[in-house]
Amino acid sequence: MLSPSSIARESFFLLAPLESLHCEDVKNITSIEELKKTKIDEQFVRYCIGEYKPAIVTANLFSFFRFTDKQAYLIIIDKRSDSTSELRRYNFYGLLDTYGKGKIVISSSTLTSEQIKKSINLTNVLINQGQAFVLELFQFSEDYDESQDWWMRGIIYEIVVASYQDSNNDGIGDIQGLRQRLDYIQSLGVKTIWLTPIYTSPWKDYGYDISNFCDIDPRFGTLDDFRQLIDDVHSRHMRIIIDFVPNHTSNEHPWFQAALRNDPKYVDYYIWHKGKNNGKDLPTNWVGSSGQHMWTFSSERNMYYLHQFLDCQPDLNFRNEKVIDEMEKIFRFWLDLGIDGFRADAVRHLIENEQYNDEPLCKDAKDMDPNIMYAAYDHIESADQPGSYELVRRWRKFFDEYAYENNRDYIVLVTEAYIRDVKTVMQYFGDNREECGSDVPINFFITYYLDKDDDEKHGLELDKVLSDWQVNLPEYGWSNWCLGSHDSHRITSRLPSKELIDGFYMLLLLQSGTALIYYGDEIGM
Ligand SMILES: [Ca+2]
Ligand SMILES: [Ca+2]
Repeated sequence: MLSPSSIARESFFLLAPLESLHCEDVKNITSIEELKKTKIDEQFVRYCIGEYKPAIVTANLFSFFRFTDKQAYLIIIDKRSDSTSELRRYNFYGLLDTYGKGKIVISSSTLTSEQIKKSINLTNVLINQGQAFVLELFQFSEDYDESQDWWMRGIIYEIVVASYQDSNNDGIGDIQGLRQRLDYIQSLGVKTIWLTPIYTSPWKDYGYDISNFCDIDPRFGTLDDFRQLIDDVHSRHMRIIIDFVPNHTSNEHPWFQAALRNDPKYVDYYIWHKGKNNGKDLPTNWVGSSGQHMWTFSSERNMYYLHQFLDCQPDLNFRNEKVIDEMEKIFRFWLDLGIDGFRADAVRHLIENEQYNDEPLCKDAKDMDPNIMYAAYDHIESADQPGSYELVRRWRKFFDEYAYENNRDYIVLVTEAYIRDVKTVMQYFGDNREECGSDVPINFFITYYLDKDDDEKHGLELDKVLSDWQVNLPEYGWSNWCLGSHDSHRITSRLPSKELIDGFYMLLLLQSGTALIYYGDEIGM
């Protein structure tokens, strides 16, 4: 066994056959001297800021560990000097434990905190065909502009406040409780916390039914509590983003109540239709993901209103500029409080085709009830419309202008869209570098993989999931990865054995891109 302290840095590379080290400009290196002359560090930098598109071998990592019958070595060259790497480090050990084939040869930190101030995700993996990984953990140089790209370098940790930590023994997690847990969250290496909705809400859909976009629900605390939380988070050099639910309001929202009273200012905040056949039939056959028809009759207005989700969640009308203005006011309210970005909910449902055509049944629909089964239809009229992409781009522009006017760091926009087609997800990145949209259109493809039957879960299938994303990623896009969220079952119930969790987390954290982690998954909840 090699002793870490007795090994010079070159030795780390020697443990992997040198001809196996390859980057774009570096092939078949056969000596340490050659290796030293290569631009390997530059490659690392390019890779981690997203310009190195063909991920070197990360996509093969999982299948390597799973299927190799050889002893594998993992060599970690850890250039980081901060303490924010614990979660990642934990997972490297975890994978090796899980498969029982590997051995961590070395993990070393060669630079001091004086030399390097800024931390960085895992950046690169070099692999050979059967003996060793060389893994370099890297920190950006000091001139790297952290004000712009903070969200690329660190885990986004999703917290459901209601079930995180209760501070007043009413059985409901709250903001003051969360404040008490920041030491723990920071110790995981989390850079950004994302809170699911904490807005005032009748709570018919876990807070995704909002009755006041500019206040905190009393069950979680007050705006003052929230200000304290933001200060605490920022004092730890961490960031905070919040859920934003633009597609609809609660039916208890004053806008909808005013619309029901035919208040001319608010009627057009929502989407109304008289119905087909003189109102006897629904306007369209659309069925939403909550298993309801998307239209409900309002006796107050003698018309149907649209709701892509529950009937208590009427859809906002984004063809109305006043609604877009209202959303910008809401953004401004929370940004003025100091938050660092938003996770926009259900963006594929923002805008519907105003021709109101019926949607066709999909080819797998024959065993499904078309009155309740969302999956029975091809949602070509009610989802992923060009106007929805455009709206996301417009928000991106708004955030950039806000940041410029207020001398603020980059404001991140994460978007949620459950789509099985990778090319459609990529549309949310925007059109090009100048017309960007979402920074983090959440990549659910590993989640879909985990939902498969156990006998369909194998390394080659997973390899395809990873490479499909990487191949389709636009050159101006930055990757992101997650294993689950509040919308999926806990990961422990989706794996053939609990022991695989570490392996999957290692896989997640080794990818180029931002990792999103659902609270509690780090302890195998
Ligand atoms: Ca409480
Ligand atoms: Ca909508």
